[in-house]
Amino acid sequence: APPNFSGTWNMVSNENFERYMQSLDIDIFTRNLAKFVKPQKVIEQDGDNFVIRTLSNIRNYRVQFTLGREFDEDLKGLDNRKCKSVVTCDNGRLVCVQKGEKKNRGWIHWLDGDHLHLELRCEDQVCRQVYRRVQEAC
Ligand code: VL7
Repeated sequence: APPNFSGTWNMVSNENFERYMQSLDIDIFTRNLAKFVKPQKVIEQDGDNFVIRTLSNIRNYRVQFTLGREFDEDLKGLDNRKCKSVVTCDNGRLVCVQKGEKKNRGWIHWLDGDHLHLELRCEDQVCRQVYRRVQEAC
């Protein structure tokens, strides 16, 4: 069974995002806005079913999937491409493969204490992001 990724997470670091965006052909105007953005991840998980929202002042993105089931991903608002995507769980890590126009595209999430890690990959670029759990009021 996968670990529980549910919660609200704020970005604390973002490494090589510029080159990752370049590999996706994001225009320079958008890149220059996006580089200042510190997105929030809101993850809702029920067993193998996930909704991941990436929220920011300039764009929001939502993806919904079930582990092991390929789905049509429409990356509208990001690079606007379409992919055949599948997410599996491998040793506690969520591993997404995004099959489409871009080679070697995908991402990996894993947990480490109150940190959520994300590696975003496209062609020869890897962007490494870390998020910290937002404590809910009791
Ligand atoms: C999605 C963005 C560059 C456009 C805006 C930048 C801020 C915030 O796919 C992603 O996450 C997965 C795993 O959590 C779930 O979908 C990351 C952000 C990558 C690529 C495109 C720049 C414009 C965007 C929504």
